[in-house]
Amino acid sequence: MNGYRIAAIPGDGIGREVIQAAIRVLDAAGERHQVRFAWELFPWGSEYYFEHGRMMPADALDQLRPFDAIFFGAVGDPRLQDNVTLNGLLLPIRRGFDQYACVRPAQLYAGVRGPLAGKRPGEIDFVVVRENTEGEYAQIGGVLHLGGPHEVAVQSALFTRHGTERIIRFGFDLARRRNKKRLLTSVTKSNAQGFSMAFWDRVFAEIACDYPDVRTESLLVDAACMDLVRRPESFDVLVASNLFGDILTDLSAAITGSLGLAPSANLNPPRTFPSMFEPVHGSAPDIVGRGIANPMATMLAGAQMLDFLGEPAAAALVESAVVGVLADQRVLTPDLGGTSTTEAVTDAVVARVRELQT
Ligand code: GGG
Repeated sequence: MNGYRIAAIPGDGIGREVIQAAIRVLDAAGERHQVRFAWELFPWGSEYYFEHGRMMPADALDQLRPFDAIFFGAVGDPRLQDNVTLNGLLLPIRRGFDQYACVRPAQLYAGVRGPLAGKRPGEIDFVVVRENTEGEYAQIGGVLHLGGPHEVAVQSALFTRHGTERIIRFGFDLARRRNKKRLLTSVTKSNAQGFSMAFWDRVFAEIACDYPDVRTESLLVDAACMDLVRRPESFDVLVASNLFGDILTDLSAAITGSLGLAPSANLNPPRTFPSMFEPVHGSAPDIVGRGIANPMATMLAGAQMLDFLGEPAAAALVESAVVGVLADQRVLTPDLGGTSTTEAVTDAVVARVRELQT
């Protein structure tokens, strides 16, 4: 029996609903594969902020450090500015634990009707690798003359050679490991961002020389958005800066049917610190408490967690169970055109986890 200590941070809004659902599925998969999770719940987020004046305690990273992984729900509350909630909870964990590689797969599954005509299940299957610790999210800047007629806001993006090289190498290694199209697409905007992103393009070309077996392509982000709609089947692995990676993965979730199916792994590849797994979606205040949030993105993020922990069979079981429920089309939440609840979907996935041949 392998045991893992997991820090669960449900966070805000539907984060609480989807984490609870996914934990049921992971526990069920663990039972089948002799994996036991010791879950510890951290009630951090916006409610914590209203009580304590901060999104998480000052020693939060010290509390999280001993865990094998972090399982995160969502952050965001309409009563607080999004930059307060995001910069108070999610981003300090990503940066503090050097989770520099954010891995966001996008697949069109059987049973899911995506918005693009004529795309068959399996035809869309790519991964966006998002740089996760610097770039446009570096929080370098300030505001002068606050609220006055001469107010000035400055925000700088940060691109280091160390940070750029390692994320591009991660992209190449992933294209090799997937061994599908062996194609890495780099996404920048170097016509307008002539320093930072021209630098990224240069580093990309340099590193490509070490991977002669991986084909490369460089796209401007506007063209990449267009091509994700026009020819999504041609992509394999994309690598992009923090902001562009975030934007591209809302688009990739949309073309594969729903944000409710998009998982995300924030990886610290050397495993010096715990990695963090979460759905791409946010706290969805419009549906919170209605019991209709799609828990599948969080379940699939749980599968990514199992895989990273070295439990590929349990990971495959969770993914197969989710894929089976989708293909069956009988128990789906409203974002996928169904009428089922979060609980009903979770029951269906748990049942499949228990029944599937492994
Ligand atoms: N489950 C992740 C979450 O709550 N995301 C909200 C969000 O605003 N994320 C911004 C980002 O990942 O850059």
